[in-house]
Amino acid sequence: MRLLCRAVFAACFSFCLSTGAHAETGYDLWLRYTPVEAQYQQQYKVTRLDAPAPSPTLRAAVAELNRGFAGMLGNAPPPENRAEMDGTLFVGTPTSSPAIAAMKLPLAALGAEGYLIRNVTRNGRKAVAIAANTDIGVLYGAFAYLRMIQSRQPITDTMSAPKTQLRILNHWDNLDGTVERGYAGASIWNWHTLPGYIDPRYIDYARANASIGINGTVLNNVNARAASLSPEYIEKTAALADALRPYGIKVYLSVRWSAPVEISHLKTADPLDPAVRNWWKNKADEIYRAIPDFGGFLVKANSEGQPGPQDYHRTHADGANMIADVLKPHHGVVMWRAFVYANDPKVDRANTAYNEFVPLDGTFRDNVVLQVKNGPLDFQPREPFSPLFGAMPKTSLMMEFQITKEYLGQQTHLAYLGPLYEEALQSDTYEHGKGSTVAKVIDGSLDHHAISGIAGVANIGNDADWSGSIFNQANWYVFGRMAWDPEISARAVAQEWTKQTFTADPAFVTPVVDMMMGSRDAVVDYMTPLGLELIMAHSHHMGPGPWDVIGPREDWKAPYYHRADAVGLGFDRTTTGSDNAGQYKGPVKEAFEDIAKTPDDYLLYFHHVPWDYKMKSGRTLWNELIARYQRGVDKVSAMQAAWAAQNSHVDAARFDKTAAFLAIQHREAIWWRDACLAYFAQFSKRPFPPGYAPKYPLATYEAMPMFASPKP
Ligand code: GCW
Repeated sequence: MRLLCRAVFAACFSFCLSTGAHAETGYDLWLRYTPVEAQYQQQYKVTRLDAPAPSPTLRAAVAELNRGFAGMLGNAPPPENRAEMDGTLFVGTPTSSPAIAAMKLPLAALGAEGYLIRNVTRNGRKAVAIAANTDIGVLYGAFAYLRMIQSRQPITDTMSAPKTQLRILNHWDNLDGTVERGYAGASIWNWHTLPGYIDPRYIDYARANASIGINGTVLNNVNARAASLSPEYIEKTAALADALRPYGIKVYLSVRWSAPVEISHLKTADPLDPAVRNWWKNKADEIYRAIPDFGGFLVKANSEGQPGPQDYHRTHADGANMIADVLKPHHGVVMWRAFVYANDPKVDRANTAYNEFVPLDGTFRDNVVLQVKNGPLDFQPREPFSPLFGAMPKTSLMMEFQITKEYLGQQTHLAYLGPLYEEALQSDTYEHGKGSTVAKVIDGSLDHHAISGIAGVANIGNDADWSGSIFNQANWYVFGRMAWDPEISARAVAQEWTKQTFTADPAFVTPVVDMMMGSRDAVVDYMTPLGLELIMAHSHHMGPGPWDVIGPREDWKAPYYHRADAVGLGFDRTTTGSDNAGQYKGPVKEAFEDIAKTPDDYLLYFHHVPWDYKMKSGRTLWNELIARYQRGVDKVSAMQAAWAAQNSHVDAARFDKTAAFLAIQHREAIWWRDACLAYFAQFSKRPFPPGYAPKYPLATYEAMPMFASPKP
């Protein structure tokens, strides 16, 4: 409803000077359902909708189909049983729909969430069936069908079932309405007005997620407050669970390890203490009384100052298993995060998670899943895959991606994360020889794990466009699509998204998809080329800060990571250094060990490289570094030009916002290039090729106030 109102509002009150298209806020996301062109009307025509809807989920499917038909085809097809003609759409399960039951479609392989779209003939008439074993499968099928129309593809026979079980958003939303690393306004959860008021936006959120197959949401920040487990908040959470349930979305909560102490004044939170165990048991029972299908808990323990079982000299397994045991009777899961690192100057931060968790392999309960960030450090523009993938065959592992771009330009920079996710998922761990990809680890197929899944740190807020920019919506979209199918290609998803979000016109889709596909590499080049990591500004991580040495911990300072000195640049993670390369297997390990074999993309991640080292390009390291930073800036210029050429295809509001953000990105790419090169030049003491010297002295960049890039 609200999507519709917004669209009408936007249509009525905007002037579309440059394009003639209606200005759009972006609120409709990829579910815009704009009219199909005349030549497609016949192809997609539906004369009758045969869709008995005895459940809320089936009613949601029918409502969505009718919304789509009204928007795209100009009318919702009549449901009544008129004289049979071509063009009926049959929708349902064998239980909900006698017609679907009579078709005896091959549904067995679809499982509990898959769907089938079939061109069928009924009583001599052409028809289409959307069928599944379950109501939620039908809803997913309805969205897939609408996606075909929105993408102007023929309605082709399709069978699809998700390859992972848990496809979950992690909201780093605080109970006070702020969002940690959120760049799209305040939290969409209004805890104040819950449980009494269900904001229609929650339903639109559920629709958007269901349209891409997301089936779970962790409502609150992993840096959790104990209060989220109080009776008051359980009641609020239950109201959200009720609202999201028809769309197949389960709710989960992040929990604070010390909650028993903070809420009930227990003397300890030791996982082996019977009183503590009892507290969690009672808490779980209380939650499941309010939310019978509650998903479970996400836990950040003994990480970045959070309390955890190690405070009591217990292991992560002791902690995870205690929680797992109390959730088990309710079929709940524990997602235990592997994002841990200690401030021990003798131990490389990149090594810590592996060191702590690999020895625990085989000791976790079967309803525990370890949630592992894609890289060993922290959501950088490019990192090698975490060596935990492929090293814990007896433990369920799920992927944690970041959708919100904490380290990739946050709200403004255009960086499509599909290629980043694809690169991580297609990395080969060599756990069981060639082809043991990360995708196969986390979809459970490689080691037959009990639980499979992918989590994404959400980029959703209450901004009109949900994600802070139009192109940030693509990252939410691709996350969902890759969680459903970790083998889907980033380019194919970009095409889908672009067609639905803007237009299916190839004159738009081809260049814009090309722009998206190169955008993440542009960020890598102008921020952290050649395997540099974590040289962002202190704390907020926006803008360059290779000089940053603020703070109490060595592993929170930039020089810890880049190690620039008179000899060269980069972190020696081979056997002569921290031996992080030794945590990998087979040819990957060999490549990372050997400077001659290490791909340029990871060179400075694994090696301390002399400034005059001859690179594959033939340039010295110093000159290559300059070339990469410049290449990043040039790529952003090219993105600006590509977008400028699309003026006639996009409404003014979305066109102008994107163009303005690209201009910000360009200015900030120059800032990154010049600040980093000015900084590294003091170590390299090598000259700049003519025309490449930074405009300002290093001190100017170091003195820049937060978020203020200098005039290029
Ligand atoms: O990337 C870092 C972020 C923290 C975050 C932490 C984590 C929620 O800077 O804001 O805390 O990772 O993933 O736990």
